[in-house]
Amino acid sequence: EGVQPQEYTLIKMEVLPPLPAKLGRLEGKKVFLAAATLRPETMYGQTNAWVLPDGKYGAFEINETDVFILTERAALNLAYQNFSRFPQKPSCLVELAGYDLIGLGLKSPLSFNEVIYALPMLTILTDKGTGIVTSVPSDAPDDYMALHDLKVKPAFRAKYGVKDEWVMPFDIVPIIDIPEYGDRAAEKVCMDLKIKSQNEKEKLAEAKRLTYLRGFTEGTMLVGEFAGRKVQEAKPLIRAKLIEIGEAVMYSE
Ligand code: A2H
Repeated sequence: EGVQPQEYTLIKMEVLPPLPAKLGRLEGKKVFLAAATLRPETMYGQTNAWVLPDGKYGAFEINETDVFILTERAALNLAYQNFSRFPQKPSCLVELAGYDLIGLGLKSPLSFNEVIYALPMLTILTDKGTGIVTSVPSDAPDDYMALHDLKVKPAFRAKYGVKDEWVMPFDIVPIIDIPEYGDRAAEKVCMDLKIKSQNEKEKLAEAKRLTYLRGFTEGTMLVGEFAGRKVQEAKPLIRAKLIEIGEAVMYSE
C-alpha cells in the first residue's frame, strides 16, 4: 500500500433474490456486494461484477439491516470508518469464497443493465479495496479484457460454472467520449496494444495509463444527469449524489 490514502467509492450492488443456500442465513437482510471504485461516474456502463474465485470473503453486518460482502480486511477498515454494526468490530455472519458468489444476480446503482451478474476475474488483488470490482468494459481495460476472455473462451466459462446468459447478452455500453479514443476507449486501447487476455499485466498497465488520465481530464459524459459535462466535473457530483441517496459509501485505505 502507498503512503497516500486512497479514497474509493463503495458501490452497493444489491444481491437479488432468491439467495443461494450458502447465503441462507442472510434471509431478511439487505445484502450487497460492495465494490470499490475510483470512477463512480462510469457506473452507467456496468455489465457485471468481478470476484476472485479463490478469494476469501465474508458477509459483514454494516448496521441493523445492511450486510456487505467483501474481504475481512476491508470490513476491518470500514469498522474504523463507522461502517459496522458494532463500533470497530467487524461482525461476520457467513464466511464465503469467491466461488460462492459467481452467478449472483445484482441490481447496481445507475447501471443501464437492470440485472447484472457476479463473474470470475483472476487478477483481483485481495489487499486492495474490497476484493469486489464493478465492471465497466467501455472505460476499464482490465474489465474489457476479462469480459472478452469469458465471451470467447467457453472452456473458461465452464471451468468456473459461468452460464452463457450471465455473459453473452452484455455488450459495451458507451458512456464517455474521449477525443481520439472515442466512446469505447478501453476496447480501442486494448486492440491498439494487441492485448490478448486479462493476464497480460504489463500491457494492461500501459492501457490503463493511456485511458485513465485522458478519460478523467478530457472525457465528456454522454449519458445520465450530467450528459455533455466534463468527466472531471461530473465525478464529484455523481459521487455525492450516490452517497446522499444511500447507494454508495465513502471508503479510504
Ligand atoms: B476502477 P488503484 Cl471505468 N483488484 O473502477 C484489482 N482491481 C481493483 C481492485 C482489486 N482489489 N479494487 C478495485 N479495482 C479496480 C471502474 C474503473 C476503474 C474504470 C476505469 C479505471 C479504473 C470500473 N472497474 O481503475 O490501484 C477498480 O476499477 C483504473 C486504475 O487503487 C478501481 O477503479 O488505483 C481501481 O482498480 C482502483 O485501482
